[in-house]
Amino acid sequence: MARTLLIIKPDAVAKNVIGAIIQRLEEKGFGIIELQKMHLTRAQAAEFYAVHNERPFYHELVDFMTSGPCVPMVLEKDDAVPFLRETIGSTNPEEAAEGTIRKDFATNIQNNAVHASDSPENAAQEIAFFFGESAAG
Ligand code: 3AN
Repeated sequence: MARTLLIIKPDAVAKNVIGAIIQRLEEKGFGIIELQKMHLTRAQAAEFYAVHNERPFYHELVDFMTSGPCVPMVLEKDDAVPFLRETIGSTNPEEAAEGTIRKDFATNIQNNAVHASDSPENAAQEIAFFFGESAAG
């Protein structure tokens, strides 16, 4: 079994689809190991997205991620990292496949409903960021 991190972003929380997204994840076979609702500070959002700090959308991304509460969670499944990326769909919801979470719940390329770790290394780091080293499994 492998673990990965998913965040239900502020746009999806504001649309009241936390439950609908969790239902999709459970139907796909993910176990929920940890989960919390929190409002990121600017410092936390800036640190979490530090890899993007040269990108033109970085400041807007930090504004968005601090615009309301989000719901980070640790998910567990065989091949959790690639399977979750497939389940959420492309970054741009217009390009996301039918039946993916972003296709059905994202607003646009920035306000795209969920984040999912893109490699096992980043999953371990992102899980530790929110839930401590011991949650990485
Ligand atoms: P993903 O979330 O699919 O791994 P990344 O890592 O390229 O995509 O981007 C991280 C986050 O930055 C995205 N989830 C999205 O919120 C935002 N983002 C990515 N590309 C753009 C863009 N062209 N304009 C605005 N925001 C973007």
